[in-house]
Amino acid sequence: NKHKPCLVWFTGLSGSGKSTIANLLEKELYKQGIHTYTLDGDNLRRGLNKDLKFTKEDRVENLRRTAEVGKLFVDAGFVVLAAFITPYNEVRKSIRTIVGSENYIEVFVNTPLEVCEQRDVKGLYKRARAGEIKNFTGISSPFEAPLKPTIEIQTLKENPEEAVKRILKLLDSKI
Ligand code: GGZ
Repeated sequence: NKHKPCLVWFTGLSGSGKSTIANLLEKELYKQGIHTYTLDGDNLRRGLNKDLKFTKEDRVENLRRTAEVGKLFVDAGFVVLAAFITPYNEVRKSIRTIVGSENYIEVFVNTPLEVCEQRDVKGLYKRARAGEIKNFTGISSPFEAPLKPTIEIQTLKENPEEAVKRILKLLDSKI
């Protein structure tokens, strides 16, 4: 029941459910005795990347550094889970290149903008609409839908448990 070290990269809008699914996946892998490490905005943007904001340039650099860190953890034998908006196809492509195509799984957490904005768990969409947050993804900054994700999760049609089951199957097939 060993998994090959790899980078599972979750991309999707703010509030789409990336962290929820990543955290549940981490729990399941832990039960299987698999060493994981999770990279997200909370641990990266507060530390290594705290000099970066949300311009295109800064996002690109945020994601480049994160991918490089992810690669180090993959080299160390971990299954790495990364949850970042990752709004640009160009950037997703370079993440794949950094970690190596054979080690990269791209999970598109596809929740419609209207739904994310409706839920607005942290009140960020409201603040973005009011102009209090600049360059907010989906409102005043683009989100390019992934062209060829390894797997797509439509959160309106599938609950986190079902989504995690499908991701686990994919991981199993990669041993
Ligand atoms: C998007 C922003 C912004 C702007 C702050 N645009 O829902 P959250 O709060 O917890 O997750 C979002 C997080 C996005 O950071 P990432 O590192 O994932 O973005 S990227 O991949 O594009 O580099 C959101 C919060 O930061 N946040 N300002 N302007 N999200």
